[in-house]
Amino acid sequence: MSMDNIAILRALNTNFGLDPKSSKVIVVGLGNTGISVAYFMQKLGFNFAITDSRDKPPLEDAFFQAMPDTPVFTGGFDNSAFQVATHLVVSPGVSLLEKAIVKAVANGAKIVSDIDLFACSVNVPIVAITGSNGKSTVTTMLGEMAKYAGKRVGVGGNLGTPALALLEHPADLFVLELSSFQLERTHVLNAVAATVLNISADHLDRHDDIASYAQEKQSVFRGTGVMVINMDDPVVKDMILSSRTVLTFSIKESADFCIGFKEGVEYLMYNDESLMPLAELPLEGRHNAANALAALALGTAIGLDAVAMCDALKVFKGLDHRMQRVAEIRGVTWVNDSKATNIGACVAALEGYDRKVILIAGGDAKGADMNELTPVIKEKAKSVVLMGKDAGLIKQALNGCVPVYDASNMVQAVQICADIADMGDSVLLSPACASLDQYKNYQDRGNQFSKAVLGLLK
Ligand code: UMA
Ligand code: ADP
Repeated sequence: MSMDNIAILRALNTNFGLDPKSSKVIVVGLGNTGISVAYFMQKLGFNFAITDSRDKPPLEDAFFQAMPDTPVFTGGFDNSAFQVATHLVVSPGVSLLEKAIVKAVANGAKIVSDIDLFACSVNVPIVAITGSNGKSTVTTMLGEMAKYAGKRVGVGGNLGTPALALLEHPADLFVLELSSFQLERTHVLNAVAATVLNISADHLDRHDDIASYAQEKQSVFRGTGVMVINMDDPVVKDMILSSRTVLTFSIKESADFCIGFKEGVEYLMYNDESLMPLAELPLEGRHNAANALAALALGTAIGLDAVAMCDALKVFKGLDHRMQRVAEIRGVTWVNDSKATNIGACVAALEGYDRKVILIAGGDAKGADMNELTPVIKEKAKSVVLMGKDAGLIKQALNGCVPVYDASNMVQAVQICADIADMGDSVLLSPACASLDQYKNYQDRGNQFSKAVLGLLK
């Protein structure tokens, strides 16, 4: 449940020196996060302005109508307001290295995140989920498990609904998906259970290197809660703190939550207890077994009933754009994994196949080293169709080890695949890159893929 305003104000003051009478707050970023922060600040009586570096952020008009008295600065961050700010609540999409932010911090302004504000506002358990891949899947799975167990649960964060917007509904529990950007500017989260699902190169255009990216992710374990640890990921395994309660999971070895055999059938296990047959998990890909084990471990850490958790898993259909079967046309299966916006996700997708597939990849590599894709493509791809800004980097990395085709758009990519596919083949869109060079977002890319695939039926 969220606390009353007086208790929230006390927590904000103690942790950040935030005070409606004396603090001058700038909400940086007029997107979903910024708007949720503005509502929160208004409710508590703070003096604040909101700013966005874009000339005309899409949400500006709606915001102006809802809060006509709030000062809004757009078209750049360089304005005098930053110089007098005591606190900046910075949206995750805005880099902390922005000149105006760096200068304001040098002037004594404090950086606060929406997650900090949220953590100061709730007195029920928060579960926090981060990692390079699988966050949305595990967050949604755990949310469903909690509902099956009869809890009122708020599910959001990076997943979509900003954390502060979750406060509008009463809840016994919050499950938050957190990105490295949210974590790097969060100071006071103490999740009752938390996990870093895995670490692979991502967002290296915004983080100095993979070590600093991993460090941001590791900060999800700040506090005293249960650590849920993926034993299959050496970087995550190294994060274990001996002073803490730890629940481990693995799809490769024995762990608290792992895969075991009973009478020749694979089961999801909790130590010696067989929870449910793996085959009853209705999701493609071995990595989804890892996701289910992580969700079971988190749910166990917060005392959810095992039967309810398994019932939720058995009907969990997965999220759109993640290993989503689009169609089977003339014996060829088409799979949309557009959410594979980094190498780790593409590798996991390919590793889940026991025969070679035709892969569509490319887009914005976000500074990642595409050579890491070569071994798995060599092993699992029959041919590769490349598109987007960094197609050349992948082509160079593959160095002719499999046939490569170039496409300039999705319709062309799908047509090439249709031309080269044989009966029984799978075509997998798992780009290993962000979509923003050619599409509005990964959903748009996935939708264009599905549309082009269904267009083959005409
Ligand atoms: N902005 C600037 N200047 C900049 C960058 C951004 O003014 O240099 C502005 C943008 O114009 C925008 C505003 O800042 O109007 C906010 O930007 P934002 O990107 O933080 O947008 P939000 O709508 O607040 O969305 C954010 C998350 N976005 C990012 O982290 C990039 C959303 O995650 C999240 O759902 C939302 O908060 C609620 O918590 C999206 C995402 O792509 C899905 N996340 C990345 C990922 O999953 O890989 C990390
Ligand atoms: P995130 O929220 O971390 O981006 P999603 O659940 O949305 O995670 O999945 C993103 C991509 O990662 C999809 O392509 C999906 O198939 C893949 N994926 C999901 N879980 C895992 C995992 N445990 N390991 C590797 N890849 C995964």
